[in-house]
Amino acid sequence: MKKAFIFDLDGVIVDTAKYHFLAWQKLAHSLGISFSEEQNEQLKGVSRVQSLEKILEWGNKTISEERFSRLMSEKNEEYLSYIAKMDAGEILPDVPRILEHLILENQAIALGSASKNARAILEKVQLYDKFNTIVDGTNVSKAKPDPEVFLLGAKALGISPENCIVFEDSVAGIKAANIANMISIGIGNQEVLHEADYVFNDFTEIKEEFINQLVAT
Ligand code: B16
Ligand code: MG
Repeated sequence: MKKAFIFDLDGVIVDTAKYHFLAWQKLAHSLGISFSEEQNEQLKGVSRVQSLEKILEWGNKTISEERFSRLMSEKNEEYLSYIAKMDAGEILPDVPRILEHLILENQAIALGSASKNARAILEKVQLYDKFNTIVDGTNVSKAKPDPEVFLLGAKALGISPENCIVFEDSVAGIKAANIANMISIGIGNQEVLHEADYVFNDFTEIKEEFINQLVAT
């Protein structure tokens, strides 16, 4: 049976959280707000607008709408300066092995990311062509844990949600996959991602046999 395998981007295919961190930290410091790696963790899978809202909340700051949008652009420009230096060497371990196996097995592959920079990042790491469809922050109106991003991917591929499998590193993303009635696979810490159907530390732990079982059931 043909299934759809939907991949989140940041934290699943590449570790761009470190670049988001540097860019958000610079912005927070410019506002006199401290910003830690732990706080950055809480922004994983969260949209750009909501991330800035959270940082302002943590710093107890209110700013005008105009300054808000200016800061969002500045943060993104800073983030893009890191993205510009990315190449295929930044793909997380064994992601290409799993993608190649799925292609060999004639399975559908989608991207389901909150990032508005997802297409540019996939181009930089030379994985763009592996995806049958891409749904990203430019296509959705509701952020994870709303299932919109994954449901749009399933729809574009013509595959029903119960035949979709989602790889996600964020709690919000796992919730979104579960709400969508898809199989959720957490990539990261078991305790953090305990709501997922399966959890692996990374793709090196995922065997072809496991993928084949998902395809067969
Ligand atoms: P951008 P994902 C998410 O991507 C990131 O995890 C999150 O930290 C970021 O704020 C969000 O994309 C928006 O990204 O500023 O590039 O539009 O994990 O859903 O692939
Ligand atoms: Mg992610």
